[in-house]
Amino acid sequence: MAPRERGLHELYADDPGRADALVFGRRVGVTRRGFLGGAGRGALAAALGAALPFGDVFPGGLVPAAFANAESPFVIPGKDPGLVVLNDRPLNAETPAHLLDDDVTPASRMFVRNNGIPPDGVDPTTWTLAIDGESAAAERRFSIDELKRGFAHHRYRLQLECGGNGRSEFDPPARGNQWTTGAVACPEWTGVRLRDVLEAVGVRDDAVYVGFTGADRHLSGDPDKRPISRGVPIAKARQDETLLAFAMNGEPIPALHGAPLRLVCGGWPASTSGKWLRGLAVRDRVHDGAKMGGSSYRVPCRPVAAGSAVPDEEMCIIESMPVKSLITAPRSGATIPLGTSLALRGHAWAGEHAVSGVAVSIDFGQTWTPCALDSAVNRLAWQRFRTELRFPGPGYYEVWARATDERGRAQPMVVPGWNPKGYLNNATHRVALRVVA
Ligand SMILES: Nc1nc2c(c(=O)[nH]1)N[C@H]1C(S)=C(S)[C@@H](COP(=O)(O)O)O[C@H]1N2
Ligand SMILES: [Mo]
Repeated sequence: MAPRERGLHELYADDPGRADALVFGRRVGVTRRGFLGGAGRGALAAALGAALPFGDVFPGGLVPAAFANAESPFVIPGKDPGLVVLNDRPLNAETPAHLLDDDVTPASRMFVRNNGIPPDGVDPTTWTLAIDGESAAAERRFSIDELKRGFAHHRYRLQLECGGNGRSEFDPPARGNQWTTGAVACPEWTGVRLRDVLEAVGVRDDAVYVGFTGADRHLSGDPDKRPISRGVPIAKARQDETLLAFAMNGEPIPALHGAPLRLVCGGWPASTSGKWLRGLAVRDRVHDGAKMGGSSYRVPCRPVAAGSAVPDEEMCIIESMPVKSLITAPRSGATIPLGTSLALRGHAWAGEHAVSGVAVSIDFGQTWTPCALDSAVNRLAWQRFRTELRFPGPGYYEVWARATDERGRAQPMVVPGWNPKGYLNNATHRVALRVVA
């Protein structure tokens, strides 16, 4: 039976305490912005900036319409209030482009994508990672301490983008979280190389894939079902940058992002970066865990007409993510005084590859101006681009950004390659600006 999806309001109206426990686990609560969750009428009026003549009949749990459309009515503890919550069960939230301006994405601004219920009461001192599978020479179990003491530590900035980032633009629409542009981040991860750990365990020659198991629970509550169990081919598992990470931005990994241990496979769909990592299987075949088959993280091997039914054997697993860029300053909707020079910046990335150039257009793609582009601090990190723009007269403008990878592949200006689940939309990012005299 499919788990019932419930809306934020419905779930919290019932029993906020239970809802928190269900949705986030007890350790990660969610609070309604200030005035909700028991705040009095005074606080509500202060938040609204106006008196509330009928405040005594304001329904408990209702989000004032003044806030309902402006921003997400929920603040996730530890997160920037600007994150937009797309779903509450499981929790999914994306980051508006202007909040992704940092070179290294802070935890407070990293998108959240949960497929199930995160584990509760995680204790790093008793946590273990089990390694097994048909192609593992032995079955081994490591505590976090053993991993930290037994293997060299490495620190990389690794960019993670959800395979479904941009899904909201597909037509016909694809079901699932309607990500716009905000399911991408580039934090700095510290951990040990998966390769080093695999070597210590011993891997047979017939190894094909490494699959992960996390400690999160399936939405149905069935302990035998996994919400997600994906993985990567053995070659990706053995890359220098593929980490068993215990820290993010120099701190223990936050609960929502996979504490205390996470697999990080930069440049691939972020669904391959298993959170709350407690098992790895070295497989002698393509891993067949949850969300490895059907239309999950798979796209038609060859282009299909929008809306087509695609037979299973014609679907291919997504590997490296495609070239893409995001304008992180200015914020879309900004007003610019005519005659000033506008500093424009953003990030570009291209999965396994380097970005070789970014160009911007202010005339709907008729002319393109190359931007300054930094090289990546390490492989699989995003790259900063910047430029100065001047506008010829007052009016409405759009700035479009288009990145090209080292293989000469550029971002399309329209939504590319329709696929059943709406993955891999790498169309050019656009911001709207108003130039005033
Ligand atoms: N155990 C586990 N790992 C997981 C997931 C999950 O639900 N459970 N979601 C995956 C998906 S689809 C994405 S996009 C990223 C999201 O990482 P974040 O929530 O830290 O941003 O984690 C991946 N790893
Ligand atoms: Mo994802």
